[in-house]
Amino acid sequence: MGNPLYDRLFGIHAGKETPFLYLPDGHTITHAAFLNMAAQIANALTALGLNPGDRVAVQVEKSPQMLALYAACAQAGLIFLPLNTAYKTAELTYFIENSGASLVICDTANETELTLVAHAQNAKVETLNGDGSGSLMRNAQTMPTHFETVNRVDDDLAAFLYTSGTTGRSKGAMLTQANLLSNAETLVREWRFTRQDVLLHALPIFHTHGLFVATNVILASGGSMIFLPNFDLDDMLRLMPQATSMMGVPTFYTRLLGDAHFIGDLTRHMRLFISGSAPLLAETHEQFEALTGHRILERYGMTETNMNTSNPYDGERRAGTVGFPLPDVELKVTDQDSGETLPQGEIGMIEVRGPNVFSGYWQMPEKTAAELREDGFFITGDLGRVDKDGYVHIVGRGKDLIISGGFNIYPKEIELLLDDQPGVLESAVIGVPHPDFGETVLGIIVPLPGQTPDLDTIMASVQNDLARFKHPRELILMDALPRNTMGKVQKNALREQFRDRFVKG
Ligand code: MLC
Ligand code: AMP
Repeated sequence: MGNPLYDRLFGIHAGKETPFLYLPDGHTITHAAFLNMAAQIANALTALGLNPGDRVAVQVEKSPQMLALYAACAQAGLIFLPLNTAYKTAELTYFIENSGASLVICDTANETELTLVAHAQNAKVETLNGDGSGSLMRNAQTMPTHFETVNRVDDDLAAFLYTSGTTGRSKGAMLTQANLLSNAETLVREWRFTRQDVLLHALPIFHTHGLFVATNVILASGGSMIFLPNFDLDDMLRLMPQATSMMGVPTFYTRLLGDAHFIGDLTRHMRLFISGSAPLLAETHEQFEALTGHRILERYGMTETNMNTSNPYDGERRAGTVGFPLPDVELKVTDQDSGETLPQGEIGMIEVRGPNVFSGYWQMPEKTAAELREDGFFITGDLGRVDKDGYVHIVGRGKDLIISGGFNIYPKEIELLLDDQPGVLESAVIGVPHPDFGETVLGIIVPLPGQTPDLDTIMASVQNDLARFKHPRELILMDALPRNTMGKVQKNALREQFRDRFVKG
């Protein structure tokens, strides 16, 4: 017996005094020191009475300690459930309740509010702050640096990541050890990561991209990371010459290109730039190559599946495409109504199957059945086509989703809040182009007959319940929403009408 995820991502580095994390203040954490910290945390979690399979909900700032907490959960067989630091209490309450978390780990600043939520369902609370202080590390530091790794098998759950749905309710995507491990090992090979790699890591580690792609690839390859708390242009420019590779959302690339200090010389030591989580404009791809000589490698993935496709490392990285299905990933394009596979070149629903595909939504068998076919194909909700050379193009979304700076926003969640406001008959929330975030949120409100809702009051009210990145950038009053003959709101018409709202036409 063993623990595949822990053994192959973490355990393989036991005793190595080689650098793992380079911190912006000049400190370095070696693999050995990192694993000691993880073992101490695993001992602390076990001492709290947690058992394999228990969920640990974590809403903390990015730090080496948070990463060690992820390792500790893997080692102790606990299910790691990281949460966006922007979420407000109303949003967190749902995740904590729905997951049945046994432990909530949060910033000291949120301890009082979250303790009420956690205790209501017998969950314990520990604190961990961005500087590593808090009760979790206080306890951990008194613990042994050895922890007897808990046995696990491939199909055991390793993590839950919540992803919203078109109904507005979030679903916990259950990711197994094999899902995470198989994808990480595939990506290491496809992208040629080695022990020599130094990844410039500025993504959050509460989502797939920063945790299961960037971090797991570095762990599986034995490389190291320049581990930044967030994306800060000055840090990026200062530290890029020491890195070999970077992974980012398209906003990273447009922000770099928008800064006059970003010059090709800074990228001489780099071997690979990867983009994903949202569409990279072909124009950004071209500008980046013109300035640096590097062709960004774009790939496509999602919470439920980790990575599905990637442009080739060798061979043509084609702008505006997401490349080829990864080894072991089957991809087909189907008719949205019949589910039949479409002839090559036609646009339809992208479906994927492979060891990367999750095992379902936590305690939501109907939603799982609606999206994960019995034969193992997952219906991604993305519309695409495969061109004659085999490159996959994502041409749109069959799901009502906005992606702002790489964060997903489900309009339904915001519409439900807007519809509840005084004087509002109905609402429609759409994504429109935005120069920095790719897309941004616009809320359209139809008043009740004879009423004039106060948009400032409404904005303040919805902001209270929603993470900052979900806030509508603007609310607009309209007499009526455009509808088709079936009575369905025509969001395409609204998106067309307001497409130049935040960008020059
Ligand atoms: C921050 N803000 C955002 C935002 N990020 N608003 C909309 N969309 C976002 N993504 C808010 C801030 O709270 C702030 O509010 C204001 O916008 C401006 O902030 P900023 O300082 O300019 O933003 P910054 O903190 O620099 O963050 C921008 C960012 C960040 C792009 C660096 O959002 C980011 O790291 N995004 C990556 C998301 C990611 O990892 N996605 C992967 C999901 S996994 P105020 O009130 O202060 O003005 C996935 C699968 C896959 O999708 O395929 O990878
Ligand atoms: P998430 O649910 O946060 O994992 O977001 C996954 C979604 O992001 C996918 O279903 C796509 O719609 C989108 N996405 C990820 N990578 C890309 C990409 N390279 N191009 C276009 N869309 C992408």
